[in-house]
Amino acid sequence: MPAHTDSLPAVRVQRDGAIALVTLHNPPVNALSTAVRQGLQQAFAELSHDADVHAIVIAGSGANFIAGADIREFGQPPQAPALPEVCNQIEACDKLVIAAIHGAALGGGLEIALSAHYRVAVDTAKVGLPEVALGLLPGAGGTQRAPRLIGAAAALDLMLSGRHASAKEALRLGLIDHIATSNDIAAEGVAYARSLLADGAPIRRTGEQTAALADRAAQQAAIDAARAEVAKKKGLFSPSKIVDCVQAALDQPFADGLATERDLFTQCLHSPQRAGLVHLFFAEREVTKSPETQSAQPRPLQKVGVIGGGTMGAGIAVSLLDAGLNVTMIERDDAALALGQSRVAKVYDGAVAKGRLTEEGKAAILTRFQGSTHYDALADADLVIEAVFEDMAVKKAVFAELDRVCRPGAVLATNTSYLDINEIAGSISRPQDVLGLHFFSPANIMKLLEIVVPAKVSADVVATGFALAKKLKKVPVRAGVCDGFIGNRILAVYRTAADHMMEDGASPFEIDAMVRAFGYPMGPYEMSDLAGGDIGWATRKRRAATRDPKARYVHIADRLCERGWFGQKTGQGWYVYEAGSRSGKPNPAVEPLIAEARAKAGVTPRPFTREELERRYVAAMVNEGARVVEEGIALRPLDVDVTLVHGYGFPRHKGGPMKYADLVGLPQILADIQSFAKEDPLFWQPAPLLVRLVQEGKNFDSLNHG
Ligand code: 3H9
Repeated sequence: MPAHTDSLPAVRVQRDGAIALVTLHNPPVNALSTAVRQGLQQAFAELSHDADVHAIVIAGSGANFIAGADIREFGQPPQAPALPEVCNQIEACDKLVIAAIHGAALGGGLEIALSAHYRVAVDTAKVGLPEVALGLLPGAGGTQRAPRLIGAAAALDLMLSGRHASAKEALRLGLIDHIATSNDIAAEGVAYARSLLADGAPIRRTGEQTAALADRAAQQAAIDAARAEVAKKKGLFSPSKIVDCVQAALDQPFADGLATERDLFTQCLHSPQRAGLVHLFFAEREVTKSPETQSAQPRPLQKVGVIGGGTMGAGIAVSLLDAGLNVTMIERDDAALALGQSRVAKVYDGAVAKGRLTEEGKAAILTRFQGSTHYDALADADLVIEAVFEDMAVKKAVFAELDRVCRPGAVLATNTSYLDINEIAGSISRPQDVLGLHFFSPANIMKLLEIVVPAKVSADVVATGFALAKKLKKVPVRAGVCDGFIGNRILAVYRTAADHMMEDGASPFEIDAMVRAFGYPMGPYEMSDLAGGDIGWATRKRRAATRDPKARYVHIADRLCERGWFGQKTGQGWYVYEAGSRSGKPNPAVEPLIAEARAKAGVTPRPFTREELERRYVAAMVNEGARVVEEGIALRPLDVDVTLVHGYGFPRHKGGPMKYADLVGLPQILADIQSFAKEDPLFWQPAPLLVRLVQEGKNFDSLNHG
């Protein structure tokens, strides 16, 4: 982020009698860049020697107090002064220091506020210590000051969840002292300072507070409970370090606790998890920008049609309703419509049962939900999303109806997972209005939305797709048209790599275990059982006609499907499920099918180490990711990362497959592919982009910027 984009200094000091107002100015979020830290250091050095100043108010300009350390500086050579130093200087100041908070006070921003002697906030302010989401811990005294102010349990809750607390909650916890009545936070800060001076309020340094930690047994119990919780979240680095820091806050003098925090923060800073998570932080913001969002305005969106009331259509309808849109569902007959509507109602019934929604709230939402068996009901829709059976002829028939009834300028979207959207668009009179909106099931929960851009679509329609994603609070990723777009195309390849390993000697259960150990919530065979084996089977049948006859094909999954073993819904698949259970046990009947397939293919099974399983699985994913980028299906490697993290369970702390490959080193990934290619050169052809990057000594991240 540029230090600041206009001529104002990063830190400005104004005087109002005995009160100095120190305002941070570093758009867009007042991150604590080097210039801001230097400005604060200088301002406090000068003000503390000014006998006319009795109190100092720190406030932020723009929409936020301070969003934390400047995340872009992580991984760069450190520049003085370090943030902990600035916080210590603020706390040590002999004048009364007041933090005046509006918008967000997060991470280092809250740590600055905790170093002040008093805190006032507007009632819409949000405070939090979200460093854990970046693979870090609060490293500017937050782990030592927060427990001293609000006790170990509340501090651990904030630091381990990373959640944002409201001003009201912050007041209740004791994190802030006062809620302002107006939104003019600078004026409120000065007024609060004046009242504190008038009352003779003492300088109250958080590092010297003892009351919140006085009951040592209760504090230790909170720390022990947090440690037990953290132990369950395997694989994450910083949470256990956060607990260690809070233990230090309890056991050590303040200065020693700060030193412990510094040491553990530095360990987190240099961890690959921090690199992966910070990469995703920026990637998730980059994906929301596309050439079209820069060049075109979205079309207005209020009324939306959904064609199809199956699981997908109903999930999409709920997602739209949740965003406050008016939704009309179309089904082919009354019975199908009633079923679709009941699927939607069921989601809201569940929310009521869980206490997340009132009956009145549900009723209010459902007034925006209509159903019809006639396409004419979509005559005034701004957007229609088709979610019918995955069959080109069926989709084309739907689009012909939409072409007939929809008003000019309506956006016509298909939720197809793999069909050629150019062909669908070409079949009607207005291809410029046709877009792919690929939701992931359950559509009201999964965050990913692939925005698939066919050749003839106009830019404002694509921009509308992005605007819709924002309304639905989804993470949009722009994708080009190909079989499977970004996500399903890459999935097909790494799933094939898994099938090859299975036929060569690995068991599906070993492969699932490796994938879980890598950090996915489940492995590919467990996933197939959850989604329904018949879905993959249908895809394989569809692809059979175009499959390269020389390419290796593993028949084992087909053998399961021929027996009707589709997974959880049929009681068995790769695993067997006791009635009503979602967790299965390895299906012993699968082993003979695998053995038979190996014999037929002339394969002598060999053992695989977990490391080899992982290297093959990841290499297949990265290699196809590189192709997807090279062909322009994904704009950049970061789009692949966001897709696989938000739609396919790739572990967030590894940053996505392309970032992970960068961290492992592309020469290593390429060498793996070249060695696997000795057995199967057709499947393991290295992507030309990967080869080129290795030759040039570059990584995928070099393609993410500009
Ligand atoms: C920390 O503080 C460590 C310390 O404990 C110890 C240090 C020693 N830095 O999200 P938005 C950019 S770790 C740099 O779209 P919103 C963001 O990339 C930090 N840049 O806005 C985007 O840029 P662009 C702990 C940042 O209104 C633009 O600002 N703090 C930072 O939806 C707008 O962001 C956090 O983790 C940053 N800290 O949400 C808080 N923050 O326009 C991170 C934002 O080029 N930030 N940017 O795409 C947030 O959660 C949200 O930005 C916030 C505003 C809620 C503040």
